[in-house]
Amino acid sequence: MRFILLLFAICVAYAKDYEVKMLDLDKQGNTMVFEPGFIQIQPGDTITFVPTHKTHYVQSKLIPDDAEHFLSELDERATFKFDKEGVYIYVCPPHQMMNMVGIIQVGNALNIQKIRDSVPKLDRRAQVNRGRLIEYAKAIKE
Ligand SMILES: [Cu+2]
Repeated sequence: MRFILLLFAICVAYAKDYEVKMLDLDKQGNTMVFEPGFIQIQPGDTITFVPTHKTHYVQSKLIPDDAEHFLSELDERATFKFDKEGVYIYVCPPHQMMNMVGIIQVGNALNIQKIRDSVPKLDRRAQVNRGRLIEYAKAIKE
């Protein structure tokens, strides 16, 4: 019992929360953008999406087979926990045409083949900021 409590304490201590900002404009001059656009975390970690600017929210688009989709509300701060390993692609629905997208890698990229197949198709749907998702995908560690 004591061991289990200790293990629990260690897990809680090591689970981290990361912030992703939703921006109209970042310091590099990118419009309608998540910052950071690519992030790698470990299973059990959480990500908080911060509505730094208005009119944004997040919706998962591609996720590992055994994972759960996530969706936040417009202009609301939202925290999601990621337990399943793999690569997640999400969008800001109002600005998907402007390639307001992001990638989360949780642990190992178990679903990498599906992601590699889908990234060019998803990127092509954008009218503005085309190529952004392809750039983010280069950061995925296999
Ligand atoms: Cu947006």
